[in-house]
Amino acid sequence: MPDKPLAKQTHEDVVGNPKTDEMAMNREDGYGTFLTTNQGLRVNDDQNQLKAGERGPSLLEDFIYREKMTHFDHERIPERVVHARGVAAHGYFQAYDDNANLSRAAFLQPGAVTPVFTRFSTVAGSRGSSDLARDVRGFAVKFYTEEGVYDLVGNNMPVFFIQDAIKFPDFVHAVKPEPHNEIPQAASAHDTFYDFISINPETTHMLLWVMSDRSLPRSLRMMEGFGVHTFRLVNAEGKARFVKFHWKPLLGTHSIAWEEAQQISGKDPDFHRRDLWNNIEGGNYPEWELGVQVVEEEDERKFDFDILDATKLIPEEQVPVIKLGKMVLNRNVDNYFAETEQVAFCLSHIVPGVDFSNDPLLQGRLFSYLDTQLKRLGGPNFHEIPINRSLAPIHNNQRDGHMRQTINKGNVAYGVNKLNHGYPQQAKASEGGFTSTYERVEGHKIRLRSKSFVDHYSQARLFWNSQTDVEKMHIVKALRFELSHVQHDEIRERTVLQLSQVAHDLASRVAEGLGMAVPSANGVQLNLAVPADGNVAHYQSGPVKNADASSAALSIAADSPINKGKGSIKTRQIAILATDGADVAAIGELMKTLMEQGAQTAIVATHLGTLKGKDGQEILINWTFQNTASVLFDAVYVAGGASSVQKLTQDADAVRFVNEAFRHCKPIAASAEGVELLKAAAYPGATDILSADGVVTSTDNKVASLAKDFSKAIAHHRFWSRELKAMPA
Ligand code: HDD
Repeated sequence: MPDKPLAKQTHEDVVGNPKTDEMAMNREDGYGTFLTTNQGLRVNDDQNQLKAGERGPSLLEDFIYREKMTHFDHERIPERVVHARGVAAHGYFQAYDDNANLSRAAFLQPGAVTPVFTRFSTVAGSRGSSDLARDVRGFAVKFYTEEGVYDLVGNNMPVFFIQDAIKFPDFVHAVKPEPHNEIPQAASAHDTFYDFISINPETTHMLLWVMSDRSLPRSLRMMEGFGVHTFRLVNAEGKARFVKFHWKPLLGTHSIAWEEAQQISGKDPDFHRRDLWNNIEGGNYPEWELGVQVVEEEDERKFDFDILDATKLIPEEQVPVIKLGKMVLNRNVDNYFAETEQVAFCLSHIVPGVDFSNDPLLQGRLFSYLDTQLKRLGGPNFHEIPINRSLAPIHNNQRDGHMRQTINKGNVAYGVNKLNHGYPQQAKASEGGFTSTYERVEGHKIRLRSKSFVDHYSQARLFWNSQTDVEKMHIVKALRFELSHVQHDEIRERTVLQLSQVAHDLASRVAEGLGMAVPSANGVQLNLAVPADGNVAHYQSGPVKNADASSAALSIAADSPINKGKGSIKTRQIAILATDGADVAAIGELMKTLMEQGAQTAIVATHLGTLKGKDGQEILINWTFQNTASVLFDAVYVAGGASSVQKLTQDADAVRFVNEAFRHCKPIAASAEGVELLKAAAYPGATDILSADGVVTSTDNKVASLAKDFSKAIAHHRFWSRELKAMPA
């Protein structure tokens, strides 16, 4: 038997992970073993059925065939009703030193290190849909704390579409593919979604977030996360404070162009999944800081919105984010189904030191997650599946059910008992027992939305005001795209009318693109008033308050506060366009410089194999123009070497590669000779490509100074300003 290949030493091997160790008993890799049935019987032949004679028929006796086929027939479980498409990784969370006064939670105590499993997802698409849908991204973190499992189940946007969980099935039915023909897949650009949007003004704020660059992350490693709801942190003295959770990526928050997203969906629908996997395999462990905005309980009502309303955010300028610790994802899963598919997040998985608020969306979610896991994973014992298993020991009187693993001993399965000396016994708060925040609650039994939830447009306006010109343009273009896929005129009209409540320029620019009448500057009040019987789904929203307010923290422009100090080229993918006759020495020098700064380079040529340079040097080619595309890279360099450049200028795919990179506002660099390819790729009527923002050229084919300027441009990410200057995108 050949030696088993050595497993590579990982970061996790070095830092350790008790959850990984705990799951060891469930792992197996079959290396060096005999094939067996599920009963351990060695199998002599599982490639031919047992038959009566060589030409059949098959025999019922063939238990080997039946077991193999039955297991296969039962392989699938229901996909998640939302967030079906996802990817996850293991890692750890380490608490910073100075926030113990905020929470008694063990995982937040100074220096505490807690294993985590984090799953990212899109919302609307099925399990096999593209990673690049214009959609919200789920950001769910499972902390295996010493006090039990804590799940922080958030998104990459800080607000939500609806205020009350009872509307969630309606909302999801509206955004999912339409039920008669199951079209469109993983897309909100259709009638039922906008029908819902246009008659539910509470969705307006979130709609702008989803139409913004936030819904097109460059990488899952480069997006923020938010707990969305107001939660509570409770300290050892029992003092509770309201908090909003934030995850801040250390690589900054970056997005891609919509056209690019659509192309990637064809070229590599696993783009985000692959990016996360490859970077973890390559040792580029993504990191986020966990932070909270803290609101003292006595300040609950000091805002001009209700902090229990999940369609509102607290501007960071008003309440700054305090950092609590850092999450590092440093190990990929061993098995997608066993881990990523079977992981079960529930908002009700909580630990002492964290508590809920009365947000009606949060309250409703507390029911839905447990309920959905029962269906999806087939019964009440899903907590025994390795990925869901708590590191804290489990003792209670719950028994039996499908696939029970635990073998509970003894005759006592009830509390309170005497026979087992009262065990397992309830824990006092001082012994780690969870107690809900002591809160006086009183009211009539009533189905009514609080009047404090009624302002639906002010924060949509705040978000709009906070975007740069380019970001605003992207929102307008996104809405034009989406609404042009809506068939019913009245739905388009109602949606544009909603937008006119937010900002006239937004509504009129969208309307213009749709060839519709531009709504009046005053905004017409929508007739969505409350029925006289008071049995309301929503009230009429008032007009925008603080029409000039903005929050710099809501922009993700390169120079926005969110990205300040995070401009690095680490993990960026750089395409080097070259073919036979190229200046291999210069390529090598540039690659070295970029790779030293953490970027990844790949040579894209007209053929695979080895590139023969102009001075006899050779270099291995990574891709050809046929099997990759510019949309899969962050930046492009056109290497020198007259005959290489000449061949590329005559290759339509090479020309297109540069053209698209330019159109998608990417940094482009060219040697003195490579400039010819840039000229060939220029848009008729567009800005002069050679003097455009983010285009770096050399006059003398020397690499050092070019590499410096190119690195700076890559760290800037995208030069969206090109779009404002006559780019025909
Ligand atoms: Fe939800 C999954 C995030 C509102 C009901 N949700 C799910 C996931 C994330 C979120 C990240 C995927 C978890 C995973 O990776 O397995 N959901 C949110 C956020 C919301 C939100 C941030 C608003 C603040 N969700 C929401 C409401 C309800 C649900 C109002 C129902 C009342 N969500 C579910 C669910 C899912 C789910 C049906 C589907 C699969 C699952 O739970 O495990 O229960």
